[in-house]
Amino acid sequence: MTSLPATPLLDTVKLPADLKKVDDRDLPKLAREVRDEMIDAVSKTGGHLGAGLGVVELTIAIHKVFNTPEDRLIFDVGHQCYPHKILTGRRDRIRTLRQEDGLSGFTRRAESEYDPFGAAHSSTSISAGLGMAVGSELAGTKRNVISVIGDGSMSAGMAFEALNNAGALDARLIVILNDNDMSIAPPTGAMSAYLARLASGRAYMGVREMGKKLTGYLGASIDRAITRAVEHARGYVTGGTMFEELGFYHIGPIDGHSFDHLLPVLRNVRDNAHGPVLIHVVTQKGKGYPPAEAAADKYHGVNKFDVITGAQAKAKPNAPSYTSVFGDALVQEAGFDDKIVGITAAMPDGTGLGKMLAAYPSRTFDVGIAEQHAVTFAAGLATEGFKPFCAIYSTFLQRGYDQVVHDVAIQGLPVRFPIDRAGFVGADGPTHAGSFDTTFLATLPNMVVMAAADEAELKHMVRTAVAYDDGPISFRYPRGEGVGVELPERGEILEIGKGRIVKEGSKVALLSFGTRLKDCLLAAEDLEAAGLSTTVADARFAKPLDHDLIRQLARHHEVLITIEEGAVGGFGSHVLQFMSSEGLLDHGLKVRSMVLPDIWMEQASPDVMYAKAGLDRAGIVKTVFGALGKTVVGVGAAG
Ligand SMILES: Cc1ncc(C[n+]2csc(CCOP(=O)(O)OP(=O)(O)O)c2C)c(N)n1
Repeated sequence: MTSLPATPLLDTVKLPADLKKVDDRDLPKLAREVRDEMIDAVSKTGGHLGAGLGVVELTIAIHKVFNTPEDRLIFDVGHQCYPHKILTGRRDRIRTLRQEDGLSGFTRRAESEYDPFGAAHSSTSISAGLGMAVGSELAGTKRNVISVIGDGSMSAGMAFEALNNAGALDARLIVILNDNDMSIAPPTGAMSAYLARLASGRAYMGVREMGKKLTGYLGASIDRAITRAVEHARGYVTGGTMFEELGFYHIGPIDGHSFDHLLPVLRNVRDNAHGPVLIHVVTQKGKGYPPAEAAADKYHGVNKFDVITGAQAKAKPNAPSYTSVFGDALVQEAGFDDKIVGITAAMPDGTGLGKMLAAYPSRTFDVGIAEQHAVTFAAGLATEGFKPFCAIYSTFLQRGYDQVVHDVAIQGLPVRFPIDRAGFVGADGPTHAGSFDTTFLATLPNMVVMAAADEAELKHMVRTAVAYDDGPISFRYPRGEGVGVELPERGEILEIGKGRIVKEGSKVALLSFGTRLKDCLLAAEDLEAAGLSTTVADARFAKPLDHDLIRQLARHHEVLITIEEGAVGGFGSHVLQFMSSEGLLDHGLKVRSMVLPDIWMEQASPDVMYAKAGLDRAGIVKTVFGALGKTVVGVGAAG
């Protein structure tokens, strides 16, 4: 049994106010204790480890120097906020991170007054911070607003829109660029190369010149501590950097693990800055935990792990994950068709495109955290006769929606959208749930919208998307492993707009869109046991709908249930719309549409979430019984 880390100093710091009493010289010790506490907690819960380890000193320094929560501290993405949670009254619950009823893995307004802005999607912190800074000025309150943003998140257009606006407004906003030279994967793009150049010292200026500059700008004399810090940091970059051109006073790079560097700079900025300031802080992802420092992904996201060895617990998979089936299928198809290209927005491994990157590096593009650009970049490739697979998680595709509408769908360009993490994702909670893609895509003219019921279907859909060149096409599939069906050697080309009957019955029809199919089949067993002959169909397409299939189900059954892992407005709504326009609802058919509940469902395991949503075997049986005016009593496993 491993014992908890000894944390005598941390035990005295429950809130940032307690931190004010800790001597500057003891802060490195506190940092070690926060690190140990965080490592121990995440070893039990799993979660984001590397990013938080990299900002321990920065988080302590900010809370030491600034007056949170009156001063507003915003973490971009929020996945690096575990040290912040430990220091802001949530340490006693830190081992509930990402668990059902536990702390969120991100910042969350409802959770603490120290989280003034919720996050999880990246690159929002400068906009939100600017709004707070301007709001505070308008209200006549004098407070500091600090946005901490990573170099990966800085690659998104939204961050630049905010910088541009902040420079023009000349608002009193402090942006801390946390540069660890990593996104989830190594960062890509000219921006990361630019930051690396700044950090490598090419543009450093001398200490004396720096002193003059800071004095001139901040209107205060540079004290001895800051002069020392400047020396230690090898200098500051100022003058002519991109951030300065945008209207920011640019300080750095400084060593983000040294309190000697962080404290004097933050104090000076707090006391003297008047316009927007950007502090470029260099940190190391995974800092202080050797297994993380050595890992290629710096332990960005981990399962539970052994603290001593760093070895992560791996559940034995029963079937390959949807992500890997997609990645393999795409590589296979790319071998047959050299027009296939792959695009990811900073998620090569998460989306399975890493396999394509390894096999066909010149035809695979990691564009950085830039979903909007990814979609329109794919549209451009499609105009040149390529077959772009723009692989973006359901939740992040939301950010590229106008590009899907305006740049892809209106022009009828054949961009393929593989949509991973469709449906509930578990521990990441509502910010990452893939709830809306069917709703927002199936409403677009021209769009073909598919959902895979299992991993073999996914393979068919990859092949179908390769073959379909008449316009945009999407296919959704969930996080996690497949259902264990045998995979075909190669996918088949599906007929567009045709579903399939999986099991024939006569009284109840279950029409599934996506991976709820397996629960439909289980529910059918229970219904049959209760004497209700049940048909199960896999719609495959939400658009175009299989009208013949729907007519057949409607005319020959007493009950028709649609079921999907998506919000209202998706597959079921399209089926109902079609049925009402055809008069199929006019003859006593009992129809129910099962969708995700109209709430932000909190984190839990996906199975628990589906049970809560009523979208599992028991929920389906209950819905059928409800439609028939019966109550469920003693029905097999569903009872
Ligand atoms: C809009 C959006 N796209 C993708 C992601 C997935 N994602 C989470 S963290 C991350 C990397 C962030 O890199 P950086 O800002 O440098 O922070 P670090 O983890 O290195 O501290 C990515 C791509 C996201 N959260 N939001």
